[in-house]
Amino acid sequence: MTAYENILIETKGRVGIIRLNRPKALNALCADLVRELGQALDGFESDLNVGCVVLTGSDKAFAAGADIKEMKEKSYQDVFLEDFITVGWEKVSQIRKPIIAAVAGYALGGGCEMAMMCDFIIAADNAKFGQPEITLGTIPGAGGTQRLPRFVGKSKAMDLVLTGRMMDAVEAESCGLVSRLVPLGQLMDEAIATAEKIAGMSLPATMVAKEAVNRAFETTLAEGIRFERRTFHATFAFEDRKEGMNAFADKRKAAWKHR
Ligand code: DAK
Repeated sequence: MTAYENILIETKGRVGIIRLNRPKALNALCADLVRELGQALDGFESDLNVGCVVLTGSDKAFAAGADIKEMKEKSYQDVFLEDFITVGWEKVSQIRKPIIAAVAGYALGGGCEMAMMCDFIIAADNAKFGQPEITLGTIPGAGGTQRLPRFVGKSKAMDLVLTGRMMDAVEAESCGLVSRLVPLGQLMDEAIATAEKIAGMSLPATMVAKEAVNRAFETTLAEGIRFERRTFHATFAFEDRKEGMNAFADKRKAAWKHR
């Protein structure tokens, strides 16, 4: 298995777990960490024994944002020419398998954006979300101005982006950023149990379900419905679709082949 310096990876059954692990910097997302994250996601994406991924950090920080110390001396030419920390980042939103963010502590700036790139967020009661880039004289750079309004609406997104304030876990759940809120001590149990449930479904079915929901954010309602209809019809090509319906009729548990 690849040795990583800034992340820890493990698998539990069909669940792949990635833990951001730069505790001294509150998991600030330096280039090496983001590169390793991209590699780990590629590994889980191509592993047929993994059906769902959990991305998490520590009890204190999911991630306190991109690494400000690494960024601060960069020029426009630097960030443009090297396409600054883009490749590993995009992998989080491009992975085709389901991915859950399990967030405790700070999820700020790029940390909040990374959590939003996942399919949904389960938060511990100590989680704090925010887009503080404005306090650094810049703006969110990994989707904060685009994904946050889609989760929480314009008014709250503007409030967060323009003031840079943090939002606690209760506020984050009540405005729809977070799907479930649990006590800190139960975060990983809840996230892994949820991932196991998803990974226990037919893999191609979960992958097309994810693709169809994500289409809702990219198109009109009529086109989205058309996409859903075609994709629903396409599931009739899956061996697992036949098995799932036969298992229901036979009153037995489906035996997925993930095909
Ligand atoms: N970068 C670098 N180091 C950080 C850091 C960060 N974002 N956040 C914390 N640290 C470091 C601190 O410097 C400190 O290091 P030492 O001084 O011990 O060496 C250590 O972590 C512990 O932090 P504190 O001493 O500050 O701990 P506190 O508990 O007092 O405060 C805090 C916690 C989270 C409130 C505070 O650390 C803080 O405000 N951190 C900065 C939060 C922030 O502004 N984040 C937004 C960064 S900008 C893009 C992708 C992503 C992005 C942009 C583009 N592309 C794909 C193009 C994202 C940009 C950002 O995220």
